[in-house]
Amino acid sequence: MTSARLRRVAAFTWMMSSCIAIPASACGPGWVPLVGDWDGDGSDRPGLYDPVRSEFHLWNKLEAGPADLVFAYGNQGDVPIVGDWNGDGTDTIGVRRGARFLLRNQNSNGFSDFDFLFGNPNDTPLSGDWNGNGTDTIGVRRRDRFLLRTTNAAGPADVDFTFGPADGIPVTGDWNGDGIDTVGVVQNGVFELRNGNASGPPDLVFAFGVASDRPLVGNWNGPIDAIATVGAFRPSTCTFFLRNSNTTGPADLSIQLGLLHDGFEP
Ligand SMILES: [Ca+2]
Ligand SMILES: [Ca+2]
Ligand SMILES: [Ca+2]
Ligand SMILES: [Ca+2]
Repeated sequence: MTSARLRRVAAFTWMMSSCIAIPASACGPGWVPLVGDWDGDGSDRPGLYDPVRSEFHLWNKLEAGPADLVFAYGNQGDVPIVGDWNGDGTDTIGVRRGARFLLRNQNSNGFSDFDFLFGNPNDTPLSGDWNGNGTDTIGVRRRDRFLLRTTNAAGPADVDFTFGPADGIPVTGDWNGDGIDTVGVVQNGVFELRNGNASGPPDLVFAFGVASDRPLVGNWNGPIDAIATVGAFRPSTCTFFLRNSNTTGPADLSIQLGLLHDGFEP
């Protein structure tokens, strides 16, 4: 139940970052970190998306080792997205392709359950429960603007406002546990989170991680609480750093996932 309300989407602008040779132990070049409650137990867990194979790798436990779920979905060049599209308490995957959203209600290969257009191809896709009805819907960030839609169907934005620096990385989550996901922007490791989907000053400002990290948010300790808190993914070491409060401080847990040996997870 709470899992449906905890949202997080890292931004993907860096997704196709330059390819380099894979070190002996590293995740693949350009792998994109994901967060979701893949098994509906109330806790969010990491995932990684391989943009070359269009492959999702999802973990249900915070333990090193192979992913619990590995499957292909979408095409090369798609941008991955995560949400509880049908409100059943389990987060599933989707992709953004140009201005098109293709969302699936199961974490497996197969057809999309939702297929519609929203926003412009250069927008950054978002997801969250903007109206607290237990179902995640999509949105986009366009420069400093957030355009959010409360149904997973084509149509105009239901909510449209500006927040944060235009070149910051957007994140979305339920920072105050009221069941409604709201926005945030991360720039150089500084998180600015707002508890309303409207223009205004940030409610929370704190630093976590370093500038080159990819920011994450999730409810790592759910269902103990119903608050999405911060994390960071460091591509150089495939490490997820997770913190259980939205304050400056060390990670409560760090874990390396998606390590490749000869191109495959151990
Ligand atoms: Ca879970
Ligand atoms: Ca679902
Ligand atoms: Ca909703
Ligand atoms: Ca909230």
